[in-house]
Amino acid sequence: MILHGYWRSSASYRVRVALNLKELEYEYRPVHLLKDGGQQKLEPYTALNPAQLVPTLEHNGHKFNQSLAIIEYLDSVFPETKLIPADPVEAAKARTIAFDLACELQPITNLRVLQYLVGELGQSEEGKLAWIHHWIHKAFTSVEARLQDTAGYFCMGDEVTIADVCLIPQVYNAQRFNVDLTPYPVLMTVYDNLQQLEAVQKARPEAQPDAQA
Ligand SMILES: N[C@@H](CCC(=O)N[C@@H](CS)C(=O)NCC(=O)O)C(=O)O
Repeated sequence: MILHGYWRSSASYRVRVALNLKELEYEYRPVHLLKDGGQQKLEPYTALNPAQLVPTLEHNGHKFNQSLAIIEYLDSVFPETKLIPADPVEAAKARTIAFDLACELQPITNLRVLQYLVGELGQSEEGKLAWIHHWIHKAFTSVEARLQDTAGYFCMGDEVTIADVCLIPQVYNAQRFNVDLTPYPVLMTVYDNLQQLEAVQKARPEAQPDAQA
């Protein structure tokens, strides 16, 4: 199994957490999102993902893109340590939190969106940060409210699910951009609990071979 990713990419981070939780061995191949104008936009990477985004997972001669699709695939093929709950109600609730973070928040704070804001639309660095903070608060407010209903030690009771896998990188990003996280006590308690897991620690951006100081 080969994972093409970038240390600070939240979508790559999700897949690393999922692979580690399932105790799957993989080879990590870094794709530098800034070097050479962005290696994700160049061959040979674009042959792996025409959307020019990381991650890509190669397995059994197939290449897979979209981190949520990859996680669903891993859950079907390696059902030990299930990340999608078996109960349909729980599964829908776990996916709802995951989508709040991975479909509503992450895409509009992604590198190319921020580059477009500052480049083509001429926003200042301050404007860019205001954008990031605004959308993080919007998403975290909804997730905090959902967690009042679902959380135990983790997002969905005491089992790690796809919701947690998506939560971890977005909190990491929020901290990186100095977002005030005090309005989200349940979300932060869950995040701190997740950090106790070895699988999560191993997936941290700073623990990756392409991490830069
Ligand atoms: N929905 C995609 C998002 C992938 C994505 O946005 N990847 C980012 C890093 S987290 C990327 O490759 N950005 C490169 C760019 O913006 O040029 C997934 O979940 O895999």
